[in-house]
Amino acid sequence: TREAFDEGVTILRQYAVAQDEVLVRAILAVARSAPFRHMKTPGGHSMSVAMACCGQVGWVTDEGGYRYQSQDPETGRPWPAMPESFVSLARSAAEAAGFPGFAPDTCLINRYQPGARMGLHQDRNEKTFSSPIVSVSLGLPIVFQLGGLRRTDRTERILLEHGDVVVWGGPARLRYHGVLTLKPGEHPVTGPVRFNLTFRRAG
Ligand code: MD3
Ligand code: FE
Repeated sequence: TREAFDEGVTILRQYAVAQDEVLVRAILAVARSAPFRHMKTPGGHSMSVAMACCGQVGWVTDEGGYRYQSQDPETGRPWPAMPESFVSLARSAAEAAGFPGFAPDTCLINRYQPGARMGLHQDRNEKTFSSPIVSVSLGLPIVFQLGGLRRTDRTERILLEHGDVVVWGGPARLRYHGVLTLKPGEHPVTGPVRFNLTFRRAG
């Protein structure tokens, strides 16, 4: 089912459930080439979320700041290619939300273990904000926080569950967002973790 709860935000509940096993296998295959790692923020803190990337570029953070780059700093090699199952899911979800022709050049794979969280932030390391962002939740549920265009705007809480896909475009693209701490649990497809795929056109 499909509900539009705010301009530019389309939540496609359980949209990815039919492909869940294929997607998780693809995540694990990517991570064999580009292992999950806890990157350091520019401020020197280790992130609680472990990350891996695939596609033409990957998002990284270290003492030098946040950026996209074409090599994995851990291996010195290009990032693994985006699996076909990722590309087709991102494209069809974007189209369902009114963004035909979405061609992401990067996918960030976030792995949340119990206790992991992501503070309120904007996604603004991309060259343009004209393309949407497509996010796919797999495994354990988490409470997502959606704010406004200013950090101090009030936030609403949205439960994101296994297979939910959200498309963030147009006026929603620069809204502040984050996720609350993951609670322990066991999911039949992912085990004790939550994965989130974020598809972007970084430029
Ligand atoms: C709203 N990831 O990787 S996905 C991120 O669940 C990130 O791992 C979260 O925020 C996660 O940057 C949230 C949902 C999401 C992604 C991008 C957005 C929501 C967004 C961009 C603009 C507004
Ligand atoms: Fe984000």
